[in-house]
Amino acid sequence: MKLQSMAAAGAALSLIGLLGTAGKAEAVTFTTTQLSNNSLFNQSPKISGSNVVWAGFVGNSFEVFFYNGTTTTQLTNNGRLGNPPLISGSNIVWQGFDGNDSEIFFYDGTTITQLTNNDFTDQSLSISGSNVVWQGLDGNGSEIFFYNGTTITQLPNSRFGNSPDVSGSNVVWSGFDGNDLEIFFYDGTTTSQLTNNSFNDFDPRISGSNVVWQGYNDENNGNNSEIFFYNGTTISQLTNNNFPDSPAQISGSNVVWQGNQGNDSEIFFYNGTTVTQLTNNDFYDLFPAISGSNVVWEGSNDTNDNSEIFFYDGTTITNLTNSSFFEGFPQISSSNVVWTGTIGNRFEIFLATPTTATVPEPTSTFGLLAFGAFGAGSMLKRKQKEQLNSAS
Ligand SMILES: [Ca+2]
Ligand SMILES: [Ca+2]
Ligand SMILES: [Ca+2]
Ligand SMILES: [Ca+2]
Repeated sequence: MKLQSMAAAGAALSLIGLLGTAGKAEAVTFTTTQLSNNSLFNQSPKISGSNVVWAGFVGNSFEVFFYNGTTTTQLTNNGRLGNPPLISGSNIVWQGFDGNDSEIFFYDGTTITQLTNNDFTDQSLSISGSNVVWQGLDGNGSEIFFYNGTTITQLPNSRFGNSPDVSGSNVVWSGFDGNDLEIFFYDGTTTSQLTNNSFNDFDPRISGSNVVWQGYNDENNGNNSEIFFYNGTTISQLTNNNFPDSPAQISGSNVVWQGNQGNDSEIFFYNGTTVTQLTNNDFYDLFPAISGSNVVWEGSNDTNDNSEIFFYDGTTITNLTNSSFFEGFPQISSSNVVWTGTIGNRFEIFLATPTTATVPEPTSTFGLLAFGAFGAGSMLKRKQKEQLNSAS
């Protein structure tokens, strides 16, 4: 099946990954649906349950597109997004340019509300339910702001804060303590400082009261970052090697990250107790995302560097794609996966959802749909950037 005809027909692709080794195997069947089908440049999908949001370039501006499991709606018109929209449930948040500076906009599933209206830059968003956090460059450096679904507060001791992340009413960020960057934790009432050392701690991510971040604690190698984990009580160092480890993502006490060892990178998984290396190959494995014990990432596993999407279910790794064009930047919620894929010189959004079925005894570890060769070109190697290139 040519992808072009698939796209035109709006039909679904499917592929089967077989789990188990003997007798009848439990098969995880993924049905892949193309959510966008237009001449737009679509990128950076995020998923929560079966809801998907992404940025699509219309005219001269990136706009918010929302798929609710059934239909796709364009939420903004000349929204001039500065960053990709984020989603939690049916709540969506984004950063838009108002002509002077950037503001925060919030969609509750029904209506859009502009949360900020000031003369400084509001950026670096995170959402959990109806709680939203961001960084405001208010002229005194920067501060962390928190919206609880009703009101906005400036979090205590958040001066020089950046990269906030929220889970429920818990918030983490990286902040400058006068010497270097430390990790700060707000529990809904007070702010505490988790780290106090002489190196930079940054890019924290939170799930419940579990926090993961990167730290440059190698005095002999400025590029050698390690992964640190806080379980609500104590901090442990998950990596101790001589190569960069980044960027970590967290779900419960499960953590995933990318280690740039040697000539390429591999995916590492921490289950709250031990660290497992999920990949061991000679190509780049990039941008892991996690939900429960399910992990997705992109891997450039052929000579064309046209990345594929890989899925780990806690036991087995399956190819979600196997094509001659670029697929990358996957995101996951439960076992639902979204990514960006190229069709010719377009970028479109794809969604894979699982179904289970019993199938006859397998003759290979997995069978894959074969896509027709299509649309090879310079765009294949083009990598998205999370920072959109239009507004502000
Ligand atoms: Ca603003
Ligand atoms: Ca520090
Ligand atoms: Ca390291
Ligand atoms: Ca690799």
